[in-house]
Amino acid sequence: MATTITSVDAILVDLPTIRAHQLAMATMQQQTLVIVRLRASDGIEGIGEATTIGGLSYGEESPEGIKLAIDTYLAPALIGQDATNVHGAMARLNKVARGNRFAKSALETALLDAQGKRLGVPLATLLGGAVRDALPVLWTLASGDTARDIEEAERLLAERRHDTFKLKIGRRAVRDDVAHVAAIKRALGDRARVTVDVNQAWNEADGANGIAMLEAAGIDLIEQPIARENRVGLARLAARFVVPIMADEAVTGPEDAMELARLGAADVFALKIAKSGGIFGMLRTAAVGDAAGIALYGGTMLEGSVGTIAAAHGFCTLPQLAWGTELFGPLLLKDDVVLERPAYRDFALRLPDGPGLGLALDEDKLAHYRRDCA
Ligand code: MUC
Ligand code: MG
Repeated sequence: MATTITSVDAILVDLPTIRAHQLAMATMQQQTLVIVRLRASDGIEGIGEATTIGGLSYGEESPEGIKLAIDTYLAPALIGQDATNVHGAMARLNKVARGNRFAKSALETALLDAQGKRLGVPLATLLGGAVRDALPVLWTLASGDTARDIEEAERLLAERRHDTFKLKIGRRAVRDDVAHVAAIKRALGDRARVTVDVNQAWNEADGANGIAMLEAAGIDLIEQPIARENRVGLARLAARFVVPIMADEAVTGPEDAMELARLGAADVFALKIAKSGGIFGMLRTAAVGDAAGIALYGGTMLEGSVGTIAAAHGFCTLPQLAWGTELFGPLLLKDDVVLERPAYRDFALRLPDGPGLGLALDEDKLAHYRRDCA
């Protein structure tokens, strides 16, 4: 008899962050995860995570909306389906719901986690095998205060936890943002790479002006300087400057990747499993980038351990990952809902080696942090 999906739960989990995290569009004082638990008739449970940044300020899906989509539409479509056929289950979800990529990503992760546990292999093995067992991880300096950011970077360099720092800018006037970035780069010198993420905050003229100054200050990479819809503008900026331009919000799936590649709009793609509707969508996006000679980078939606490790299994299978990753989400959280949190050392994140994701939920913490128990 087929092994079928018997239940799917989506749980909102509110976790405190270690400090406020300031981005162009929101300041995070905490993070909300949507944890998915998917059970099958053979008794195996898979877990997944859908997490976004700042409610609805980053993208079209909010944590509450993700839970609603799963509870109302996606879970009912999965119940009774073959739990061992991930592509089959995802095809059904794509038939009953357009978009909703974050929600679908969490469900795909849960299906893959369960199938890995069923077969007794890590998720990366299920995907064909990891080509690396550790991923370089940068850290985002986003306290909002230049001196505090420098202090934080110095400590993390000394601890050998991170040697690349991404600065979130776009809140202040271009000149003030550049002064902040340049001060940090001057303090760290050649001991660290410094990148910036503008999160679409600039118009094209600001972009040209800001990037010229950032390039002169020795910044290594400029992420999503202008609106995601302005692909032609992004192409003009990419052609104008030597410093590489990375597309993040502009590249969700393989179709965006094709168009950006055609336009020459980005030197680097930020891959995220949530943006692409899951690991397989992320891998298809990466394949387009690869074919177009575009460098790849493993992005994050600041997920907790479950979403971060899901992405890590996918990123570990990529032959090319020239810009490393930013999979530091669990380090921004004071606490999490897994028994063993991911290991970070020597500037890298290591994959757990257990079956599936290699993680187990901590039931006490889940009970403590779930929103519906408050
Ligand atoms: C983004 O836009 O890249 C990644 C790191 C961080 O601090 O925020 C995210 C989202
Ligand atoms: Mg970004």
